[in-house]
Amino acid sequence: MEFRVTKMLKVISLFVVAALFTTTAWAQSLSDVVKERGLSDKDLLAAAKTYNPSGKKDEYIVFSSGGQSGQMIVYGVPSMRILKYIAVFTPEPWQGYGYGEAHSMKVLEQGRIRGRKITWGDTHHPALSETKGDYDGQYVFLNDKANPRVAVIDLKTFETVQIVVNPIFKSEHGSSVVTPDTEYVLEAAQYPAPFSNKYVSLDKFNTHYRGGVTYWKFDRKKGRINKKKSFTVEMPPYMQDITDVGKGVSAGWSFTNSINTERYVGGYGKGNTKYKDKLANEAGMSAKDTDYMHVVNWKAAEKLYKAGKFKKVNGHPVISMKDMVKANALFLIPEPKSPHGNDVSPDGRYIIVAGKLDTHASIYDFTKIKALIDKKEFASKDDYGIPILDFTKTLHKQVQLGLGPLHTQFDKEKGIVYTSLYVDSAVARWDYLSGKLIEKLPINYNIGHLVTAEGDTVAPDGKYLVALNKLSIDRFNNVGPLHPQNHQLIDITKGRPMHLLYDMPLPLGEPHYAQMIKADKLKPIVRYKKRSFKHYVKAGKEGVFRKGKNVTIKSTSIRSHFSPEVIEVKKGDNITWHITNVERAQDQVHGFSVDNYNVHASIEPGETVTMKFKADKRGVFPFYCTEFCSALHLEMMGYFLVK
Ligand code: CUK
Ligand code: CUA
Repeated sequence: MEFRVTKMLKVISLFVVAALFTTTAWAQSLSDVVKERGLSDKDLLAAAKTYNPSGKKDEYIVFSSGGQSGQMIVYGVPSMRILKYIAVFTPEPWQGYGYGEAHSMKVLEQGRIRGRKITWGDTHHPALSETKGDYDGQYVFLNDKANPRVAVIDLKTFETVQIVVNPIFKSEHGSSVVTPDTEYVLEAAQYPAPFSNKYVSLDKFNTHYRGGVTYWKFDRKKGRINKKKSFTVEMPPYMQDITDVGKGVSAGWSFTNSINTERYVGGYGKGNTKYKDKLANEAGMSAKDTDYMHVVNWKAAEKLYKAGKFKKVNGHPVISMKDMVKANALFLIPEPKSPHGNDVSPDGRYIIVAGKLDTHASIYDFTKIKALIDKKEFASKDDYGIPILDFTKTLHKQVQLGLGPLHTQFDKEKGIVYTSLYVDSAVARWDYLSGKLIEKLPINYNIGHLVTAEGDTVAPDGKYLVALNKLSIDRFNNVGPLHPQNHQLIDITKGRPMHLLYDMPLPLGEPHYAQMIKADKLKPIVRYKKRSFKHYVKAGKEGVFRKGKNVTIKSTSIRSHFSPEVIEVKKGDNITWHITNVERAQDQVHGFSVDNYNVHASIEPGETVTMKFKADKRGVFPFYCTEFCSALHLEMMGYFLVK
């Protein structure tokens, strides 16, 4: 809650607290506050640009990955007020996500990998669903780098509705990214591994370890990924990385960076002396001057898949590199030194790649790439027979930006982009068409991704930029060695220099990427339709129903009681407890918990939750509503008795 305190303090300080220290308390003027707090004109301007008077809403909504928390963070711009943490890969009690047997439990269960329940995720890249290359506000996808999975979040409810497990990857990174009409959600592997789940010696790295990109088919009508219509394109054991999808002139194509095309495999400090003379990973993996961008014609891959040109691995269709090359659908282009960012321009013509160990951004021209492919003019082939295009012949320009350039986001203004400079701790504003660097703004500290308003769409808005910084060091009150992250809001309005507006601490994992959507595109519901749940309990039809050892409890909740209020069962009974919140009023949520049984639910207006547990302990267990829902909220309770 650090963020709220910070924000509140700022506001209170501006308008109230300072007053307490002056004798003219309520006759206080703005200049008194300015003096009291030592604010500059710039500070005042930034405050005025970000302060939302009570009830005023934000113009944009940011969906940020929650890093290791396995959740998604939702906040408003320009106020930087946090609105929600969406539970995705991690149980979250307030939302009742992953407790009892609510529908959310089933979603978390889908995330089991090889039988193992995994209760966290390393979330990196959210992707909003798109229609014709523009955010449509319907869904957002989120990946888990550590345990290769992709989640679907329905923006009608801001709840996770599906998790799909990648059947063949052992890690991933270039995800989530969507095609312009959200036909597919892409997931690129990261650390090469055998597709099978078997042990394979590292000696067979080049022949048996593989990378790839999975194209998850999204069924928009159902709002779910259809695993049965999804496929993977096999790739060499390079470390595939950030991925983006073509649009406009490059529609039907996708682009995936890679690192460690050296195929260097550790050994530093390894007991196995075989690797003793080799370099450590960091040196070995960046020995070459270039790595490769993988260029995939996914439309052609889809055709191969539909024609049955695949092999099933772990029950999942994999299109071989060989078949892709034969179909003229897979290519490589050299990229300078440990590339990372990979961003397609709004018109789809240019791909901007930045190398962590290079000071330049390289701008590739898709029309040049396509011309070379059409002419079959290739510079060489890699060890796996994939054609390599000539680097300089595909290039539009290279522009020197600074140290450690990573990711790029687009402005409304034609040609204007923003690139994060990790080592420099700065944001570069530049023109990728003319190749001119315009200005650099220092940030605090070490920026990873950045996000501009609607910055990944065919029509970016400009206006605001958020720098997703990796370190916060001295920006906030010290809370111990693990510091919060720092998201810095920057004004990028045309015609004036970029300037910093706001620092927001984020104490929930390390967000990697975020997307910013116009708030009015989102149309979430405030209540569920009556009877929209299978186990809906009608008021007046509550009760306890026994069938042998199986006891079904049908309850309703409304301010300020549960019906029934006293439930008596026998030790060993299997309990299925359905509760319908029959409220229709907005924000009238009831919580539900039973002492000792590790059960918790959030029952939102119109919602029915189901909990299953075994009454395996004798005793008296009060149950109660955990949301302060009315004046008699504490009285909203009952007894669950086990004989
Ligand atoms: S990222 Cu995942 S390592 Cu630059 Cu997209 Cu942070
Ligand atoms: Cu319902 Cu408290």
